[in-house]
Amino acid sequence: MAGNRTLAIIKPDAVANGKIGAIVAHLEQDGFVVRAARLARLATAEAEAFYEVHRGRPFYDELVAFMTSGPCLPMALEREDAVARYRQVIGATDPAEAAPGTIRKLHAESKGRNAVHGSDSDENARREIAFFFSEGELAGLWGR
Ligand code: 3AN
Repeated sequence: MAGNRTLAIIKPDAVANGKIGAIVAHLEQDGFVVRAARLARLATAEAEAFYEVHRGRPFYDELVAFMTSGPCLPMALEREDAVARYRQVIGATDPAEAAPGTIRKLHAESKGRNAVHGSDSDENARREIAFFFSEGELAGLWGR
């Protein structure tokens, strides 16, 4: 059975462009519940660890530099079939190829500066949520 949580990040481009409210509203209208969220400025070592699976790919250094360039907003989101449904609502990695009405079509600048991140499997969703949030935070116990 598909899991009910995914890890979203509103990336530095969208935070800097004042898109937090629009993106969260879009997700809530689509039925997602925000379980945990935090504005964070990633250190280089943190961004490198988070994107470890992409190490060695041509865009890796650019991706790490971009993700550390300003604050981002990781969120643990909940709804039925969360990973697949979230990827539908954000659209394709490259906004030029994203379907009309998707978050990336509406708010992303380019394939690199593409407004949001989303987990690509339930297993990665668990790993990525644990990267940013403790069990206590997910249960609504602030900072524990
Ligand atoms: P997605 O975010 O749609 O799962 P991935 O997993 O293929 O896409 O790529 C992870 C991130 O790496 C993307 N969100 C994007 O920011 C960046 N990225 C992927 N491909 C490129 C590329 N060709 N040029 C620049 N950045 C890229």
